[in-house]
Amino acid sequence: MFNPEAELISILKTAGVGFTASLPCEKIKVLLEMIGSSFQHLPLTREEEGVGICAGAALAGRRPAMFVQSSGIGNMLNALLSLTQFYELPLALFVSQRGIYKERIAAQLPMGQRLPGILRGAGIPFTPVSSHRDFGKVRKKLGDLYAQNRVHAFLLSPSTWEGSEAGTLSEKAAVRRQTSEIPRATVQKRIRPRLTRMDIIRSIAPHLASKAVVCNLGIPSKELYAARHQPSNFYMLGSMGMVTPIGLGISLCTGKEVVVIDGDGSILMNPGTLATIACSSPRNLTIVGIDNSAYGSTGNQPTLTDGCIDLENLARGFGISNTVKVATAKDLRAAMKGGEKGPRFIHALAVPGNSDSPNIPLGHIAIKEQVMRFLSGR
Ligand SMILES: Cc1ncc(C[n+]2csc(CCOP(=O)(O)OP(=O)(O)O)c2C)c(N)n1
Repeated sequence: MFNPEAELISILKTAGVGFTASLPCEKIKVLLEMIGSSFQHLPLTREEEGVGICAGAALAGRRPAMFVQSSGIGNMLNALLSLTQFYELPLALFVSQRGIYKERIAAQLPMGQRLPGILRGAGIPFTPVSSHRDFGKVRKKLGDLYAQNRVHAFLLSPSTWEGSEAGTLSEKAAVRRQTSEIPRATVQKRIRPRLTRMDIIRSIAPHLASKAVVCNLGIPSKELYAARHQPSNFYMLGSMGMVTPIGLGISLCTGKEVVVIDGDGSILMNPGTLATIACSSPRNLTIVGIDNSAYGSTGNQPTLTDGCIDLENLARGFGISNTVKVATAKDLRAAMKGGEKGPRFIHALAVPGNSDSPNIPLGHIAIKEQVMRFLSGR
């Protein structure tokens, strides 16, 4: 029986792939069903968050692979370059390349056809795959990318699956969605913030010991380094919007307690990840959303939380039921101590303002290695 999907899955298993994430394309729907039942697999709300989650999985020692459509690469480029490649983490990208073979949807042409040029320009090596006869190359490149901590894209033409009989084999996978109880949004009284971001970080610092901490890019990371450096702190040096997905990836792949220190601007850049957290429901994840109503690191330009969006309501709206809004150091400490299980969202209200913290004197690889050592328990 001609079953290229099963052939590919067997190659992935042999290569030791240990974590997968996807956002569907119709051309690989059979493959995706089989991936879902063959590996730990996370469905995504935006391809970009998958890059962060897979970075977290890689930090936790897994070999991650993503399955996306060519258009999804457009959502991923910044994170692929400034996170996965920058930190020299491995990631296998299986891209359903549209617009090149019997394409019927004109909107698929621009990204699909330009994809090789975009990847070349981005310095991401790729291997075109148009038939199962190309799978030998996939096997070889997959081994190399995990050994060398590289990103590599496999561009899967729809012709690869032509004539496959796998579809007749697979029954419709019953996707079991974890239904979290969605509470009624409570109308919050406006609380006047008094603490700065640095006050908040200092207040929570004693509660970070022995936890994996993933900290928002820019000044928040410098402030955390200054307030409490520990080897289990993963300082973001770029990739706005990725801090919470990384924390989610770590929490799904380890038993460690994970604290994410995020910011309002970054949360709003990638809010769908709150839905992914609610549905995957990791009990070991706490997100501290420091809300100074501003893009603090770039000059305190106002964000939408300045009178418009309530981040706690946003988190609750996405299905995270364990939330609290705090504005004082005392309430913050109580929230951090709280023995309740996650996922938790602590909405920490702050006034804008940056401390004068120096640069972090650690290179990105050193940061990665410290965190991986902590996560592996060595
Ligand atoms: C895609 C992208 N756009 C813009 C930036 C520039 N940038 C870096 S940090 C930052 C502000 C982040 O704001 P927030 O998450 O609210 O954290 P705060 O600094 O206020 O604590 C911005 C806009 C970026 N790094 N990446």
